[in-house]
Amino acid sequence: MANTASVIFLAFLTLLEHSESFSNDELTDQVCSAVGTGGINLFDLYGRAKRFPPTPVLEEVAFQKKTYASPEYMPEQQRWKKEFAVDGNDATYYHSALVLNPWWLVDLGEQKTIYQVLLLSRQDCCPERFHDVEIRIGNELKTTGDFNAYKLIHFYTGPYSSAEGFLQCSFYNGITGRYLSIQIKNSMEYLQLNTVRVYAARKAPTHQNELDSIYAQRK
Ligand SMILES: [Ca+2]
Repeated sequence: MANTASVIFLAFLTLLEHSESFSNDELTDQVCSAVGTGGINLFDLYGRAKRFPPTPVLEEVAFQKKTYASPEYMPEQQRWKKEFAVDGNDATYYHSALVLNPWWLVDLGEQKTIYQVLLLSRQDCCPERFHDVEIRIGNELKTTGDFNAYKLIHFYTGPYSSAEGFLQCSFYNGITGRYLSIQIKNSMEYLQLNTVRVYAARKAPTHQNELDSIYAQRK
């Protein structure tokens, strides 16, 4: 009788262990970690490491991409060109003329699922100029300064102190689009952007060497 009770008890423990190992919550999280379709290797808003996914699935997609913008400040000097915001050099910057609602836009070349945007504005002066900034993402090229057709993903009231370094905007569910615009709203102002970095989901690897590269980065 005692042996029978022991067998039943062990069977119960085995069932319990099995149940815990394959809970619904864990399965849901694992589905969300599929490579190339979502998830970011970042911390959440409270600085806690996100449990899933562990893989480095993001890549920077704005570097040296085609840009559009409001007229440049003193264009004859060619010191503040719109492409300087994506030239990989944090010291060079785009500097607009003094205009109403100055804007800047980057064409990512194709539709991307964007999870994070990093901005660096001018650091050596004029933090009060970076205020009431809209960041939008869309799928049609707009060069008139009207970005209402784009999805508003962030509104930053500012002002922006150089001590703050990069502005970081994260979108845990990803936002899909090809064009990203940055615009100061409702003001005659200068827009100054040293760096804009856009992080989007990598496409799913299709070859073994791509998989090897990803795993090598994790070591
Ligand atoms: Ca730059």
